[in-house]
Amino acid sequence: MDHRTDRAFALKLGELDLNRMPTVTQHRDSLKTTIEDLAIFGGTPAFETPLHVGQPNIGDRNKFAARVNDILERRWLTNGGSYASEFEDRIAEIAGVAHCVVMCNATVGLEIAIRALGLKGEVIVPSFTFIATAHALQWQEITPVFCDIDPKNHCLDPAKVEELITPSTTGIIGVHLWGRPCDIDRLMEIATQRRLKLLFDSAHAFGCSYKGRMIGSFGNAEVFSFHATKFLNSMEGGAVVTNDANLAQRMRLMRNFGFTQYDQTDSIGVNGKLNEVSAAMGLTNLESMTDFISINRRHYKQYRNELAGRPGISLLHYDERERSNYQYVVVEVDEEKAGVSRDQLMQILHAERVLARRYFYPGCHRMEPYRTLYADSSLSLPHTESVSARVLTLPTGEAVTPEMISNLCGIICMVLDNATEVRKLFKERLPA
Ligand code: T4K
Repeated sequence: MDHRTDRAFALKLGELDLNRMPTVTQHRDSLKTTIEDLAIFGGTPAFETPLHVGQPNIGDRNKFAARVNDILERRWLTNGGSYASEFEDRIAEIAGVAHCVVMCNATVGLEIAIRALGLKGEVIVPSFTFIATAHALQWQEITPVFCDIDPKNHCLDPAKVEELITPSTTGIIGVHLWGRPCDIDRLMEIATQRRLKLLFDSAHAFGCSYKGRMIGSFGNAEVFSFHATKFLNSMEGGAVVTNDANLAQRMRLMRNFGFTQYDQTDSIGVNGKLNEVSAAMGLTNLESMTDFISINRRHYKQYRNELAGRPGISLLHYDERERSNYQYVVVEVDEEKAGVSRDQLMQILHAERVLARRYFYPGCHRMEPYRTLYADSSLSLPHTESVSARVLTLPTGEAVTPEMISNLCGIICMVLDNATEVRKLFKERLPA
């Protein structure tokens, strides 16, 4: 049964025990012992089907199916449904924040939060983030001013933020990249002193903490993503959380075209609503949230053990004193020490059908329209340039097994042990 038939089959709700569906990716037991075994040089790929970064975690299928049946039974599919409102309550509770406004995705959540906060002119953002952070500003004709990161935590460098503030600056958007928090204290100080709005793109950081307090109640507002690829998904979905009741109310109106009652809008709005099936998925997955995190944590530790001590490869560290969702397994490849480049390693893994990703290469400033609009920005972003050229994100989550990780790490270690030979073969057989 192929991938698509498998999914279609799963959606025939009620006809089978949905918890017993096979996982999509299958593992073939083909360990590599020499570089000639590598698929890139003619060997058989280690995996029969692609091993993706971002395969969704899926909670109890029967509970999800029951919720979907209930939605169909009640014929209430979207627009202020009870599952969406229950999802909001649960998110606010977990994030320790007063108000949660669920959205159809985090990009629209960012756009609405930016608008409701009254941002305009220039807003300082990292370039080392998913393109949606920058697009949410540019879409509203606000200039994203790209700021460099601190190479230690891959988040905004507060000292550089200060240097970029001008009379046109109205706000700062910090991104808790990989779920690891920004230097929130320092950014809050700067925002308060300079009277700027502070928004956090917390797309990666649901379930994470900063100095023991859950991410969600910092700054003026924070935005979570529940996209399919996030450790906690509602298929598509997002949420803006805040302790500011007025801001929450403005965002609720904006989410529903600005309607204040039937036949009346008092301000502009858009359609940012989360539908009931997505909310049901989110609620169902929330019931398995601790399981998802422990699976991710176990995988992360296995990667850490299996790659330990390998020169040139360092695994991104999560602070064990904080709560983390461990949803990204990120390695930094130092070409000089490893003997192979990040891109060569990625090509090798892709040939094995391990679809490792170069998140967030090459940085927003090198993607259009920003590359053309702000052509000089690379000069002031040296850490963004070098970090984005080194990172590689590896598969994790419920769809990945310890055997797959062993196999994958075995390939990486074998490549590193034979780096000189591998480089030579690249030159001979795969000239650039
Ligand atoms: N801010 C930040 C910092 C973000 O990282 C993101 C999104 C946002 C804001 C905006 O949030 P949303 O508006 O999306 O809620 C993905 C996701 O689409 C995106 O949500 C995410 N960040 C970003 C880091 O990654 P792509 O282009 O890599 O996604 P895609 O669809 O290629 O998925 C990656 C892999 O996952 C696929 O190769 C296969 C696998 N996959 C994907 C889906 C959708 C599955 O196995 N099943 C699936 O259903 O951007």
